Amino acid sequence: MLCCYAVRRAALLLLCIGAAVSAAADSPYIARVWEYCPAPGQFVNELPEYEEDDSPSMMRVKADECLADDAQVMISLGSWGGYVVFGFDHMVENRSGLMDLQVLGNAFVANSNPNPDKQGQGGSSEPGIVMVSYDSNANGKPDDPWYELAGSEYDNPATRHHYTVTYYRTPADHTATPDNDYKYLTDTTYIRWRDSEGGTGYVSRNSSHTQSYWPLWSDADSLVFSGTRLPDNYTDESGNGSYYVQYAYRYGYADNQPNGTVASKLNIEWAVDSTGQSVELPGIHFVKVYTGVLQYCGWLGETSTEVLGAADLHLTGGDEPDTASAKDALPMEQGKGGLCLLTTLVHDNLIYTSSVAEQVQVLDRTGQPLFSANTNPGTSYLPCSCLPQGMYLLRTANGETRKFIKL
Ligand SMILES: [Ca+2]
Ligand SMILES: [Ca+2]
Ligand SMILES: [Ca+2]
Repeated sequence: MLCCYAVRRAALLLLCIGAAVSAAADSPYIARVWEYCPAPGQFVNELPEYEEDDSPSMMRVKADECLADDAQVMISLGSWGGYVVFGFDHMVENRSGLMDLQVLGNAFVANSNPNPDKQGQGGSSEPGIVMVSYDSNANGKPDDPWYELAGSEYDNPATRHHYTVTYYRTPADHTATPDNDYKYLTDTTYIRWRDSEGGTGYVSRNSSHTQSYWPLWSDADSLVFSGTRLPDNYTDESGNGSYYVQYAYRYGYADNQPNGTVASKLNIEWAVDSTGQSVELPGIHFVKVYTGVLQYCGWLGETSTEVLGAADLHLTGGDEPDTASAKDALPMEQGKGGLCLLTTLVHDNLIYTSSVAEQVQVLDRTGQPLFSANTNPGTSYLPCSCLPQGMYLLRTANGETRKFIKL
């Protein structure tokens, strides 16, 4: 009897170990889509397909079938702000110095781009902002604080933070406004939007996509989205509307750099709170991706982020060192003279503060002086758009030196 009991106990123990082993076999891929809320767009109701009477929860299930378990079926997030929320079945660890996460998109570099070096890699880049969340109340649900991963354009002065757009359902008695010059634009006043800065515009309709662009499972008369709006990233390289190039931002976004490149991967160490303060997370359980630009590229239509899946790079073995944001690793130095760069990444103007009136010099990376300027106490703007890309130094008369990168 005793012996039998011992055997049964051992069997139970084995069962328990078996259960523990299978529970520990974390999936590297999306376990569940929690929310699918695209903004209006030309692929909405198609990717995934809306069928009559589909409810929001049925559309969530469809998005789940597209993305979970590495199914890699593309979904579209529509115009700016449209989003998807998904989660993993475990915590994606934040390992120091390493890329942790990847969101798969369909960005590509166009070999036919006539100006490949003008602004870096160009092709089809439709950058989506990535937010992450740690399941701090341990209930397995995404009801915890969200943190934005601060990508390369986070400090770009043209990036708008705390931005909101409201899209309005097309009235039943709406009359289409076709574009007489560009016949493919069948309605240039199709879906009106208004932003938090008083700006307005339309999501236009085009002849390639004739279905409704409004998410048909929503019965709301308006849809409101909030977040960060990235600067426009497209250029009409043809000058006549026939060839648009969407230039990739350096790092930190979904559907921006081609899958598989280090710059397409994400580092949880980039997480910031809503005030821009860096947040140290042990890892994350949930991810939100939303379309980060609000722009219209002629026959290409509005720019919309696409998502095909996501992976925990520590489980797939893709967790290479974060060399993508390494150029940002220059410290925000603050010295005795109070010379402080507001950002070490410069697009047009180097913005810095100084506590004294002094002369500053810009030098190339070898220390060769390029030009100088007089600085007053407070914030100064030094035009740098004439400088080629690269690293430079800003030096004061008393030798204080700061490094910056011209993008
Ligand atoms: Ca990391
Ligand atoms: Ca895309
Ligand atoms: Ca939670």
